[in-house]
Amino acid sequence: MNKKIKVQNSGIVKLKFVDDFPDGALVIGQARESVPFDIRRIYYITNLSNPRAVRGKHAHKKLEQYIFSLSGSFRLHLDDGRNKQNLTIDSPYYGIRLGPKLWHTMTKFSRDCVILVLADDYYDENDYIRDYDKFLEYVRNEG
Ligand code: T46
Repeated sequence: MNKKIKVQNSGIVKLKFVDDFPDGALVIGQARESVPFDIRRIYYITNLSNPRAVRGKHAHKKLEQYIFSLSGSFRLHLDDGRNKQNLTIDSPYYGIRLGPKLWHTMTKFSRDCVILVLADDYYDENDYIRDYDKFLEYVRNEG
């Protein structure tokens, strides 16, 4: 991942990687270290065989998350209300921060794509902003 993140409330983490070739590779993330919060929830997204699949299309008010591609690749579209950036996520060693007030959309999943997300809080639908105009209004009002 040699891209610089240009949008607000995002960033990149690189996980520790132990190359046990020819017996595989071990990738390690620890709460409050590489992942800078206590992890309260994990979820993963699989069965992404539909080439037209679109996920995300929302922002969070408070939630902190890191998103990884454990296998395969996808396109991550980030929008902080002022700046937009598209990233190809294709390495299991790098995670992208999905901080608050960051509109994010995922597309162009490879058939073998498996996405892992680490979150700092439990699921709460009230933390989602799923309407783009309301997101822009929220960003303007909350600074
Ligand atoms: C995010 C991106 C990266 C739950 O009941 N519990 C959960 O922990 C999650 C994540 C989802 N759900 C329910 C809510 C919806 O009825 O599962 C359904 C699908 O969720 P959603 O449409 O939000 O899925 P994505 O892939 O668009 O978004 C997910 C996360 O929800 C979201 O927080 O940032 O991945």
